[in-house]
Amino acid sequence: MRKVIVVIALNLVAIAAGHAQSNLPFNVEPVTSFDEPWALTFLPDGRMLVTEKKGNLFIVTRDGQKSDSIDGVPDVDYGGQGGLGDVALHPNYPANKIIYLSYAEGGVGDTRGAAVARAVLTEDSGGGYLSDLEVIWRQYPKVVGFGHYGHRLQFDDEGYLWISSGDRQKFTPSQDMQSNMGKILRLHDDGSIPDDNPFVDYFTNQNPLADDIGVYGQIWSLGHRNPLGLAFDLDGGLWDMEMGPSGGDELNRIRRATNYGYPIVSNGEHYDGRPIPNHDTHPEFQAPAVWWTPVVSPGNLIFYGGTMFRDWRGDALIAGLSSQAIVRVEIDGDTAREVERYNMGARIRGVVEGPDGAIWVLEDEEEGSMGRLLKLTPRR
Ligand SMILES: [Ca+2]
Ligand SMILES: [Ca+2]
Repeated sequence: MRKVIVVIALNLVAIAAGHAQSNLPFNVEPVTSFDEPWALTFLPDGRMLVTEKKGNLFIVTRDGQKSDSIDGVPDVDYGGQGGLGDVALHPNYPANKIIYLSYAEGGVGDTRGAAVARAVLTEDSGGGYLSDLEVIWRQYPKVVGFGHYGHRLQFDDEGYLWISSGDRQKFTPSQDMQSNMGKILRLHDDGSIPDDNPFVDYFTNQNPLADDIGVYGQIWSLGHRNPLGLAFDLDGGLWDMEMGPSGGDELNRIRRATNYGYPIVSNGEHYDGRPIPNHDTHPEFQAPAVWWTPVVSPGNLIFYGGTMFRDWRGDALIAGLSSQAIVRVEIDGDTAREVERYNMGARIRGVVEGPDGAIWVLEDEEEGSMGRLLKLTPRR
């Protein structure tokens, strides 16, 4: 009797899974899989770089052939939300072969923090190696704990490097100009601070007698929690997608020198139930363009610029972890609204647009299984 029930239950699960797939307006093609994949970016020749959180970097063809793990990746502090993170290409990659990696880096004692390194990628028969590695940015200060690194990387059309830096679950750094945590940062490609950043003169203006930590010059915007998505829309506007606390995930249009309010305001509440005042109680902080309760739990954010999914052009796509979905958001100037949600039946770590407009998806690994790389193409 018990066996029969189990068989029936399994069949129902199979039917439910098949049903979810058939309702999707696109084909889902599994390409290969990875051990805790975190980020994917396309090379100019149409292959991909894929990171695994434990510290592996691969070159992957679009038919799923993986190189050996690239040598010379910096040691990562793997654990909790930490490990190897994002990967980005230098704007002049075709000539200089420089790539950027973000990762969790161990510090003194039990402390750790996000770091960004750049290095030259050279391919060889087995895969390749990184050389001339230099760390160009670090979260300050390093703290204990394994969460909220943020550490998405994005270059803009002018060649500036943008970094999303999480609050490391310490709350107050998001409002502290002596920390670069809980901020969106704008740097030159070598990590130096652009002269026209909004807070380059902050310190001398505010407190000329205290120790000069020097990170305020990196800051473009503040009051962020854990910005796991960072992307430019098709008009060049910058947006971030933040994991909220209990409720209150946020999609924000990022503006120069603007304060987004965390941890003073959030449309979510603390995990232990203590309230956090909502955004509308403090209009001096910029409210999100859209917020979600229950949460999406973002993995990343892109704006779709292709033509293969013609109706999606210009829309934001958000990878959903706990929501196990891809969320499509229409934007109109500074306003935005969710228009559709695609149930993927697995935690989604990343969505990336391929060179031909197909959408590539990284699943977040479930316990005891590999996170798949999926290719999405429209149903005909
Ligand atoms: Ca906010
Ligand atoms: Ca609240």
